[in-house]
Amino acid sequence: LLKSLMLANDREGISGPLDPSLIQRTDVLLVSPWLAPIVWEGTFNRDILNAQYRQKNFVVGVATFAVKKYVRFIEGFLGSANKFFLSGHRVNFYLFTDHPEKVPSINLAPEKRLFIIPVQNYSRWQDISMNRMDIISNHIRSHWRYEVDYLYSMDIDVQMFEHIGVEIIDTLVGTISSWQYTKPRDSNSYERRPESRAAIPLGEGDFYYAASFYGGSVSEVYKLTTACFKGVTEDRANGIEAKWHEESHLNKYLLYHKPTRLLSPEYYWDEELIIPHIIRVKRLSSVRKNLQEVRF
Ligand code: UD2
Repeated sequence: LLKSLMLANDREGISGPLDPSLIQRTDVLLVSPWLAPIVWEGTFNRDILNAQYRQKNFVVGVATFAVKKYVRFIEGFLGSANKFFLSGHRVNFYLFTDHPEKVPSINLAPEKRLFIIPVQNYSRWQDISMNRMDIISNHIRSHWRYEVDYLYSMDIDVQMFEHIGVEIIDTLVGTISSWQYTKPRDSNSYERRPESRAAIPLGEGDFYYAASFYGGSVSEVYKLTTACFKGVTEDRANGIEAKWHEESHLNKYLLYHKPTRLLSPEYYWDEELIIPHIIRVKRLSSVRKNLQEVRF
């Protein structure tokens, strides 16, 4: 394939052959069955992407929540995101917290801004996690549609170790879960009970997406968060809670509204797991936490 591309290149009179380093990965799936790219180290050239992206002068928003004891994760998140998240590009971090006074002061790069937004807490951690969808949807309507071009929702209990750049930008973006990228779909953790609005029938499903990192254009994230929270609300009215909370609703949504780009598990690696050889770069990973202690 490379040889024929190079020959075609020569015939067109384009100077020099294609850079062979452009085609590096043969060990992983690079395109979804609906032709969305799956982003892995070795599948893109960041300089080319940066040059294209700079001409557009986009602003990217990041919504993250630090409620109750999760304020302890703010420093690690913001400190590492300041360095590694869309380095050199305009980013607005929107931090929702019930403890604004506990937000540490961090010297952000000139192109990065931090907005601290007070938010109420809930006694159940599951409600804090699920209500993020509602809060994001409301803020898009009231503010973000005027302020940012793309919006990403990220868990706060994570740290970044390597650059996460403009290769993540697309209309609707989901991250393949590091727990479930090799499992056959029927053993994935989808909600299967038909009573839940998050239910995915057996035999259906493609990838399992982590709710820790998703995003896209503001209008697509609005549709996603509004639909997922509608599902959460209807489940509550019917006395049912989906197996993995809003993550189950996210998976249902992304099954029927296919992402235009998928991020490989490099973009959210769970610290509990041993890193396989296909993960060449751990860009972002969870911070180990004592669930019993931190959630109560
Ligand atoms: C998974 C998902 C998470 C969410 C959750 C729901 C991944 C990697 N993460 O993570 O996105 O869907 O399952 O079951 O798939 N939070 C607070 N205070 C709290 C509790 C939560 O601020 O007391 C916020 C915080 O931003 C946190 C997020 O909610 O990062 C998700 O909670 P989690 O990280 O404890 O959920 P976890 O690890 O089970």
